[in-house]
Amino acid sequence: MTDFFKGIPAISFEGPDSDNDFAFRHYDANELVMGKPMKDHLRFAAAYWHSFAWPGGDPFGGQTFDRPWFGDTMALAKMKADVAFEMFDLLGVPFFCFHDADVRPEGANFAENTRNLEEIVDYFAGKMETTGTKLLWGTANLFSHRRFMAGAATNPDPEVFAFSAATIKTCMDATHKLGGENYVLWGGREGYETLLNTDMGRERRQAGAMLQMVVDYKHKIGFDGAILIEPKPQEPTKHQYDYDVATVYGFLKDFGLENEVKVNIEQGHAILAGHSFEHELALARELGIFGSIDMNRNDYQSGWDTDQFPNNIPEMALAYYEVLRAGGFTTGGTNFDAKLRRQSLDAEDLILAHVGGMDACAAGLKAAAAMLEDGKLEAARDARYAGWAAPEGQDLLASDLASIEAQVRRNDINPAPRSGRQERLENLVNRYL
Ligand code: XUL
Ligand code: CO
Repeated sequence: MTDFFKGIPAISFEGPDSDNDFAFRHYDANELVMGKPMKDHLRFAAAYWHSFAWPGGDPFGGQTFDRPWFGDTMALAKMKADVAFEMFDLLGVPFFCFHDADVRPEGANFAENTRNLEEIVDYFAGKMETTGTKLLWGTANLFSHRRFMAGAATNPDPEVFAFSAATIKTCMDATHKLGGENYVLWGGREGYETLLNTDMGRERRQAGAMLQMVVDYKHKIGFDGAILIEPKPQEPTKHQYDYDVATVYGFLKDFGLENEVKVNIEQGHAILAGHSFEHELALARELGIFGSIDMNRNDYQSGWDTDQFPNNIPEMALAYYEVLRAGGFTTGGTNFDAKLRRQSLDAEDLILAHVGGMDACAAGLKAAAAMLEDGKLEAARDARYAGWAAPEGQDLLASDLASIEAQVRRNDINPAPRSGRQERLENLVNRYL
């Protein structure tokens, strides 16, 4: 036991009337929602990087957090793991996620990085065994170290491609060993700053070749989790090749990997791409590539990826509505890819940020389930498309332009516009919140 969270109680459900800050008001892990315990719907995960590795810097200033485990030694990495697993327990989050660089000291070379990672993986395995915490996904940080400044798979230097491929292999091995349910690839610097120095076609082919190797290795080692790409339009690089769900789907089709790879959709990334979270979720569902979510919130004024803890229940209800319409998570879950504000210095800030986020997700999920169970939204949607269910509608799609022209003339088809009833539906949604 460390004393980092000293005095902070384990969080339990006390219901909406509780005035205890350290309690859930909506998240009751075993409460059944549409016949399934809430914990199995939401599958919460805590993100190692924001909560335990990020020092609190911004573009104008450095470290604000003063954590006893900061430093690049194995002993400190183990202290960090002790604290992390204590937090998972206090909150009752069933899963966690990590990058290699979050959990191990940076080595002098690839071999040392790998040794450090393997030692921590063994340490994690012991902790996962005793606490029951599971790994939602692992990933490789191929964007922080300066060697990756011009990309990893898409780097102009083949040696960086090789270093990246080798690192991904070790991170897939680590994820597999820890029973991870997914492996994530976020293309941190897989994009470009200026076309003046960039061969876009070559870089895309390199990324395609790397992804094929990842899929091949997954099958070779018998990893039965999902491979997930996490779309993001910009930041850190200006033009990223994995801009949004539609772009990633085009990329997967291009390289014949659309049945092998799914997406991990992040709220803030959807907003940066000019979409809503629910748009990205719905599109992934329709394309058959919905995998998992990174839950957070961006500041709508700043235009940056601010990775705040989520608190907007109406937005979350619409997001979980799309998750439920996708049939819910299978290997995926709700990962809090969210960090404290840099003035939130205290251990209790870290706990309360997660408590609020988990509660907001639970409230959103419950509202989404009620909307789906009542069926009014779906009935309205079905009514809007009712013409397509009729045989004339069905036949149209298999017809041709000349036959359709004849049909329009013959039947004097003269469509009458109908209301989309948007405000009525918005009012309906608000009744569930
Ligand atoms: C960056 C981001 C990453 C990925 C994992 O914006 O979201 O933390 O989730 O590399
Ligand atoms: Co993310």
